[in-house]
Parts: sequence; structure tokens; C-alpha cells
Amino acid sequence: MRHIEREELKPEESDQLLLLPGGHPPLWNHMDSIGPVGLQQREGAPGCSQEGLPCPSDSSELVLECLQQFKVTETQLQQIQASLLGSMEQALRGQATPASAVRMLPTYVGSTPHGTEQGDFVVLELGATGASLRVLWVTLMGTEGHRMEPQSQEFVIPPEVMLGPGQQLFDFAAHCLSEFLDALPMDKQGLQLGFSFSFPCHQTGLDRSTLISWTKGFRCSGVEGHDVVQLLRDAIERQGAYSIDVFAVVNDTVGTMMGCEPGVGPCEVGLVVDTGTNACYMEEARHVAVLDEDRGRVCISVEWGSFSDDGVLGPVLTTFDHALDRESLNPGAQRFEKMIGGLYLGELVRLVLAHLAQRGVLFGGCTSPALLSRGSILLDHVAEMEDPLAGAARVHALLQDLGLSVGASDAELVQYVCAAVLTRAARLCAAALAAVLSRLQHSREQQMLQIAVATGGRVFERHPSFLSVLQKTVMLLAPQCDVSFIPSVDGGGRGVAMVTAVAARLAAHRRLLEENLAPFRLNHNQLAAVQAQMREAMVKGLRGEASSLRMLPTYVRATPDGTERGDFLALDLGGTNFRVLLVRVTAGGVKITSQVYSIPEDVAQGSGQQLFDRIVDCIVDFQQKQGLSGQSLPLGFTFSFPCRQLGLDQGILLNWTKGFSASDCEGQDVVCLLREAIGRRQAVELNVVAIVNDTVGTMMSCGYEDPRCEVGLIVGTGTNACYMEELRNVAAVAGDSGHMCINMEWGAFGDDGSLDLLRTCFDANVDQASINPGKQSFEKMISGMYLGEIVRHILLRLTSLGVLFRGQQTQRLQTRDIFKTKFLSEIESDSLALRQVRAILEDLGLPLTSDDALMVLEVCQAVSQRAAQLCGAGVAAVVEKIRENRGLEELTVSVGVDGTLYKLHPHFSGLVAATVRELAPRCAVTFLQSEDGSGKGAALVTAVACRLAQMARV
Ligand code: 0WK
Ligand code: BGC
Ligand code: BGC
Repeated sequence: MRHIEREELKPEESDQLLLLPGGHPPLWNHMDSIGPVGLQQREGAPGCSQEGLPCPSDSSELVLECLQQFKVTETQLQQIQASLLGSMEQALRGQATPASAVRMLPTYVGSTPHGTEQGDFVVLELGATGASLRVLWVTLMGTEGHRMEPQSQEFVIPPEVMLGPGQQLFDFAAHCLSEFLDALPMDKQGLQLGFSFSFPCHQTGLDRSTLISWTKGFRCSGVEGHDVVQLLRDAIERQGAYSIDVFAVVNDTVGTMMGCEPGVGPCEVGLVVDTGTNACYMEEARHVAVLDEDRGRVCISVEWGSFSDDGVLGPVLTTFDHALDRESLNPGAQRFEKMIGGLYLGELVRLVLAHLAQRGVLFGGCTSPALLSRGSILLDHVAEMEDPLAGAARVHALLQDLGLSVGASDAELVQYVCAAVLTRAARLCAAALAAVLSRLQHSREQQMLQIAVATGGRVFERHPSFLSVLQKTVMLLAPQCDVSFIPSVDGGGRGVAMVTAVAARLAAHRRLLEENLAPFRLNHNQLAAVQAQMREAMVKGLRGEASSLRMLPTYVRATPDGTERGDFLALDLGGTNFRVLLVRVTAGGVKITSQVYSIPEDVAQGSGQQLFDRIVDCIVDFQQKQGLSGQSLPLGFTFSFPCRQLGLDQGILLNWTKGFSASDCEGQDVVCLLREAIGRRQAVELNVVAIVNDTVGTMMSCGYEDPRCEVGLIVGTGTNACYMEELRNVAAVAGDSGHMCINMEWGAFGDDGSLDLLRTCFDANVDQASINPGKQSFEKMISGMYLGEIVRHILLRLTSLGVLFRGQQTQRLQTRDIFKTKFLSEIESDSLALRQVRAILEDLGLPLTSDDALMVLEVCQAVSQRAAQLCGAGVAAVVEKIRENRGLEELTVSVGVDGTLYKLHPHFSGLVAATVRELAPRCAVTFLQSEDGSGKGAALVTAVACRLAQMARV
């Protein structure tokens, strides 16, 4: 690890920071000393410049002018740093950035390694080192174990494969994989692979990544715009040698950063300078607009290779850079990379040498076919020629191999050229890195930033001066940053394995999540089966045969016809709130005054007398407040529990539901119980005219506005439906003509076991813990009283499997009803970012990561989706029954709906309607959300009863 002390560097030295081999003083000062001696020449030879050889002073000018072009001033570096930083922040804000900007690509790596990762991993590296790919076998030993050296093998990629069809490239990779594995003695079952793919990609997951554009000598067809993980999976499948799971795709900079020894780092920047160049760093997630995260960090691949802001790079780009770019595979692209990346440094040196030779400054003014052919000088050649000790000798050897006659001073000049090209590359790279460091300072609001940068790539390994120039320049450009450079030990293989280990763990979690949620994902056939079973149960219930659907006659024979008039009292018991209402029905419409009263749990589960006394107390309180004391208005009682009605004002409570269990009520006529309570209260006169179920009240309430409303649906604390059935089909009530509203009490559907195929272990947990186990099966899969509990039980299971909350069971999560159903509505609301999901869960004292929040969201979605679909299957059964009752091809009908879950959940109503459209395509169903609740409906039923009684009396 190399650390340069600040005092070592004096500002005026910066511009001259061009380290020459053998410790010569800086080049620029040296130029003056390039005397005639260096410039021997031979007249008229082929490939030699015919121009007269320049006189010594001219040629040194020429060399100076040439190498001067590679000099980048500190001011220019600062401008590049500032412009690059600007482009980074623009891209982070998600503002459309011109093609010439950096890309700032999120990598889905959210934390630096914490060394706990364990296991054997195969790593495939493609693109980092140009025309070769590498396969590694990496064993991670976790925190305890000692470090195991990865085994690796490098494979040269034939040029035609780098430029041919994409399938050929991936087949080549798959072939190398199996060749590598064939040679390995290990057990090769359940191989987990991490794919290091060093090109700009849009990642949409740890294992989903779309190639934006090739760089660095690659240009295979049919890959850009495609998911490279899928292409690799397909190739491995075609190879068929091994079953390998590709768990993660990682950019080489990320692998380099993650490969940093935990003890030394953590490194929060990964810097690669190999054939190409790029960096990644850990950005605050809240600053990355495309991610709706507000907590934690995410690794961003900067892709600074594409930075080419003409304003600041224009003056730095030399004629050689333009020539190189024109000849490159991707002219106009990756301009910044083409000044730094190892794939281009050799070429730049070649172009300069050819230029100087043609100007007669080098090699006696003679060139050679090899010197004039692209790619004849490689990065390694530059490294050798630059070597302070053996460099000069290597220059002779290498250039002679290129068919050049190297004069005495040529070698030194050639080394100057190498140094100039390399130094510029290092300084430009430093300007880019300084931009990243300034960004880190900004995003962490730190004055002084202490940071470790992991470095990888052959330019670092082969050109020791590159790092020192880079460091010195970074220190000048980012003086507030205390940077330590950590060379990556194995080119990032371990880092890729670390990410793969995390990805494998997350994938295993996802599989467990899917396994537990799969029973909630109902397909068309399952829903159609529920519809058919409900239809069958309806018919049996209407016939009075054994059925889990009681199909209770309500003695409501018609929906309102608008002639109702008068003032009515209405009670609404059974939902979230108990309400007392004054309903004034006039020609101009219905005016409602109401008051909500609470029914404490101990009253709802106390004695019946206590409950009905509480109801009468509320009525009296309401009358006093409304100045109705002493008036005996007709009263309609919405009693939202299963009652066998013997008449409009007689209803025998069959059984409590929804958390009510008041004693001495079941089997009783609740109208009597109410009248007795009124009787117990002195000086109170009430005329109880009708008792209606909340589904009936809701249907009537909506029917007042829309006469086609012939179905009532409640999806709130409980769930149920009613509808207008042909009287001829209602065995319990005499008469063959006309209609009667039937309260289906569908909450009990499936109590006969007909839903057991769909019931999950979580449903069983909720049922067993309820006060009415074995009862209200359909309700317990749909309604608000239970959905939160189903979710809680699933979260408990996933926590016990280690999938959620790092496996930590919290007391809070083990508390019944702690996860309210309203949380589902909040968590699933589209406008709620993941961060708000996290806030809700943190209020529950659940320590969670963003992945946890995402999984909790999916659990909520699965539970509410099943509920809505089952509800939709029920409605489909009802409207199809009405359509067939009336022998209609098409039925147009409206459904009046009420209930907190239906009204507040962001997607519930839409899913119900979609399921009805799917299962009852011949019914055009309109869902009308009831505005005034069923109290109005109860008053309207009372009004109809009073009108009919009036007419009967006349
Ligand atoms: C409002 C109705 C009431 C019904 C309730 C159901 O006025 O009769 O019981 O909706 O919804 P919940 O309040 O149970 O969510
Ligand atoms: C690619 C980057 C990569 C860099 C270093 C560039 O050409 O676009 O994704 O990290 O080379 O290999
Ligand atoms: C009751 C029904 C009621 C429904 C909606 C169920 O628990 O049994 O009578 O309509 O809840 O409130």
C-alpha cells in the first residue's frame, strides 16, 4: 500500500509531474538538451522522409511540440474534474445527460463485504483484460477461515470471436468454463457463478443486466440491448456440460472494490485501469434518483470512459487522439477512455513514433510497415520500454522487431514518448478519481474524507509510475481527501465471488419467499372452481339443503323507487364503527346526520344485555344531541351478522362473527333484544321497523341512486354479499313471483371444507387463533380483520427461515394483531416509496434492510391479491346466477359496495373488478362505492316498509 505524504509535493512541481525512467529531471526542462547528437539520419531509404531532415534545433522543437501536446495543466485537470463531477451529479439526479457524459449506473450492490460470505464460487471474467477471459474457482471461508488462493485459468479470445455474433462469444465463454471445470478435482454440483462483465450495462437486479454498448475492442452483434446474464445462461445450457447457476453479474470495478481485504479497507471506491478504465464507488442511495431508496448506500459504476465534454477535453485531445479515435472500433465514443485505457496507450505511442519518424526526428526519418500498422505497439511493450532499468535495451529490441533502426538517442526519445503518454493518462485518471472523491465528500458532507481506493488492472501492475503520478495528482486536486490505494490481489475475482455469495443468499431467500407465497397466487382454474363451488352452495342454500352458504331471506323485496319520504333513525352495528344516524328522505334527496360511537371489545365480547344497553345509550345520546328526545321515529337497524329473518323486523342471530361474542344473543331475535334494552331505559320510545344486514343496507343505499343496483357487497372488517334472487328459487319463502333480497353470508363459505385446497398453513394459524375457529373460512381469507394477521404469520415464518430481518424474531412481530390490515393498504400504495414502507415497519420495531421491505411488500401484495380475487370469484358467481335466473345473454347490473378494505386498499377494487370480468364475461358489472354507508339503506328499507304498511292501512 503506497501513501505519499503531502509535504513531499510542491505545487509548481505539479505541471512538471512527468516522471522519466532512470530518474531524469522532468521532460519539459529536458527538451532543451535534445542536441543534434540524437538525430542521426539516412538519405533516400524507402519509408524514410524525403523532406530534408530537420536541423537539430528544429527537431527538438518538433519533439517538444509533439510531447507538449500531452502536457495537461493543473488548471485543465481541475476543469476536467469539475466538469466530470457536474456530469456525475446530473446523471445521479436522473436528468437526461448528453451522450458525452458519464453514465452513473446503479449496480445493486448495497454494501461492502462484511467477510461473512462463505462457499465455493465460479467466477467468469469477460472484458477486463481485453482479448482474454478468465475463469476462477474461489472459495470464501467467511470471517473465521483463512484465505484460500483462487484457482484460475486464462483463455485468449480469438479476434473473430470478439467481433463476431454474440452467441459465438458466449458459447466460447461457456466452452472455457467447462474446460476449466473439467480440469478441477472438486465436486461440481450446484455450481454458483458470478459473471464479471466489464462493459457499461443497465442493471435491473443482481442477475439482470442489459449491455448498453461494447467498448474496448469488442463489437459482437446481437448483444447490445440484451440481458447478458440470459445470454450466458443460454450458452451454458447449450454447452450442457455443467448445471451452473449464474447468480450475479458484476462490473470489474465492483469486483475490484469488493475484493478488498476487509482488514485493510473497507474500500469504497474501485478503480480499474486495464484495457479500459472505469471506477465505482459507494453513493448514498437517497442521491440516486432512479432508485426509490432513502437509506443505505449503493455502488455506482461511473463509466467515466464515455466522458467527453468537448469543452474541457477538446483542448487536451491531441491529433494522435483524434487519429486513434477515427481508426477505433467505436469512433466518437469512449474518448476519455482512449486517453487512459491500456488498449490505447500503446497505439498512442505508435502514432507519435510514426509521426516523429515521418518528420525525420526518429529512426533516421524511416518508418516501417510494422510501425505504420495499428496495434503493433501494445501496453506491455510500453511498460517494457518505460522500464527505468532495462527500458532502453527493450526499446532497441522491440523497435528492431518492428523493422526500425533505432539511433542512439532514439531510445531515450521513445521513452520520453512513452512517459508523456502514460503520465497524461495517469493525470487524467487522477482528475476523474478526484471528481469521485469530491462527490463522496459532498454526499457524506465531510470536510476531510478518509477513503480507501481498491485498484486493479494491468496498467497499475505493469506501470509502477502510473500509480505514483496518479496519487500525486489526486493529492493536488483533492487536498481534503486522505486516500489510501489498495492494490486488488486477484483482479477482483474474490470481489465477484463476494457479490455472488450475497446474490446467492438473496436468491435463496427469494426462492423461500416464492415457495411461501405460491399458494396465494391463484390461477384462472382455481378461481373458476371457487366460482362454481359458490354457485353450487348458493343453489343448495336456497333450497335449504346443507350448504356453507345460508342464503338468508331478508324480506326486502324491492329496491327503493324514489317515492320514500320521512325522517328515520338508523343504527349501523357490525363494522369498524357503530353509528347512529338520522336519515331525512325528501323529494330533494336524502339528508343524513350521524354520530360514531365505539363498542369496546369487552362490551362486544361481554353480555348481550350490556351490548344492547350500550346501543340504547348511544341512541339516547344521539337523540339528545339532535333534539329528538321523546320522538319515536321509525328505526332501521343495520345488524351486520348472520340472522335468520322471519320478517322485516325479526332476525334471529345465528352466530356472532368479526370478534363479537356477546353472550345470550345467538339464537335470539336481536330486534327483541333491542326492544328489551329500550324497555329497560325509562322514557325512551323507539319504533324498530326493520333489521337489515349491512350488505342489504348498502345495496338499498346505492339502489336509491342506481335502480340497476341489485347486489350488495361488504369487504371491511368482515365480508358478505346479498342480491335480488327470484322468489321462486327461495324455498324458505312462499311465492313464485317477484324477487327477494338474499343475504348470502358468504363469510362462512368453505366452512364445509370446500376451500381446504386453497387454505394455507397461515390461514390455519389465523383461524386457530380466532375466537371462532373453523368458522367464517372465506371471510378469514378476505376481510380486513384477518389479512394483517395472515401477513404477520407469513413474516414470522420467513423470519424463522432467516429470509427476513436477518432471522431475528422480534417480540413485536409475535404480538397478535400488531400488523394492521391498514398497513397493507399503506404499504401497497403506489405513491409510497420503499422508504415509507420501511418507516411503517420500523414503527413496528422491525430492524429491516431494503430487501426486507421489498419482501414485506410482496407478502402484502400476495395476500391482498388472493383476497380480492376470491371476492371477485364470489361476485362472479352471484351476477352469473342473476343472469341465468333471467335467461339473459348479457346482464347489466350494479353492485353497491362498502367496507374499509375495499375503499382504502389501492388495488383491491380493481382486482375484484378484473376477476369478475374474467369469470363472468357476459355480465357488465358496475361497482358503486356507497357514500353514506348502510345506515341510509336501513332507513330506506324502513321507509319502504312504512309506505307499504301505510298503503296496507289505507
Ligand atoms: C360501512 C357500513 C356498515 C358496514 C361497514 C363495513 O355502513 O354497515 O358494516 O361499512 O365496513 P367496515 O367498517 O367493517 O370496514
Ligand atoms: C467499460 C467499463 C469497465 C472498464 C474497465 C470500460 O470500457 O465500459 O464497464 O469497468 O472498461 O474494464
Ligand atoms: C357477517 C355479515 C356481514 C359481514 C360484513 C360478516 O362477518 O357475518 O353478516 O354482512 O361480516 O360486515
